[in-house]
Amino acid sequence: MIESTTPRGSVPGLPDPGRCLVMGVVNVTPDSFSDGGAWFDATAAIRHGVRMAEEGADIIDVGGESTRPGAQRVPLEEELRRVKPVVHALVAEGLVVSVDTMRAEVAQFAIDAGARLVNDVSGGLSDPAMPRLVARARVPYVLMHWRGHSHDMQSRAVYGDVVGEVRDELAQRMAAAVDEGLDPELIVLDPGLGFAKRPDVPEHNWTLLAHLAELRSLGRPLLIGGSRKRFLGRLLADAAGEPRPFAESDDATVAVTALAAAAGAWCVRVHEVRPNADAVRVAEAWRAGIEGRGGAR
Ligand code: PMM
Repeated sequence: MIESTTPRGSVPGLPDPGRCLVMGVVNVTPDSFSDGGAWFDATAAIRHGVRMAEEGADIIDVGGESTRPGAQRVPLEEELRRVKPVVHALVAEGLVVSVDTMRAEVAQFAIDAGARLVNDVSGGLSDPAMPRLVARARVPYVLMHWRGHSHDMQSRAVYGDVVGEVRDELAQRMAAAVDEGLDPELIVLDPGLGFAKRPDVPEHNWTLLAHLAELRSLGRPLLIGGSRKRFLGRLLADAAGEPRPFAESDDATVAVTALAAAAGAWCVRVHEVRPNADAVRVAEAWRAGIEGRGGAR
């Protein structure tokens, strides 16, 4: 685990309120992993984004393609059709908008429309044009650990040492992005919980969460996306072993947020903003309590 006083880092051009950031998720999709369909309508998605900002979200992450395990790809035109009105409206509301996309064309649209962060779950592997695009635009870039598209990603969840391999693969992707001209200061790293990570045996997600320090040793801020993921549903399975439904794992998500923020995560990506924003404040008070003793910095 990261020492509780590990600096979380900051990213030029993004909020720096002196605590872990809260990123609220708006999935403009009919079939997302955890909130499939709820915000597919643009008007509902926009209202949801605004409400999350009112509840304390620092960044609103807008995505038009589901990445749930087994999902098939959405055509480019459809992804653009989904995200365009939502990105435009949330930027017009003055919010800090992030676009969750693996496509350079969608990222380009969003940057031109005023988005301040590109969240690429493929870490530049899905669309090789992505790193150069964000480098030229000089926008912050979330580079997530990824081993392949959703339809077969779980078959790639094979590791000897999950922490070491995720760290090394993130380092390789970061070097590749920097080779394309991206300023390393603009890179945020993400272990990609649930993406080519097993929720059963061997369990990969908890191992990564418990070793954030090793990922933080790459020198970049960390974003953690554990909200409503399968590994939480499994943890909370009933006596018959039936996993808890996604939307009923929000309390467990809040616990992960508190632990990750206390451990020095830079940002948590969540579906329910208010309780997670509270958890971040608890974690920050805890960190301040440690420092208050005059100990480590
Ligand atoms: N997870 C999902 C989508 N986008 N982006 C980042 N950076 N990290 C994640 O863990 C992540 C992501 C899938 O979850 P959802 O379908 O509930 O949005």
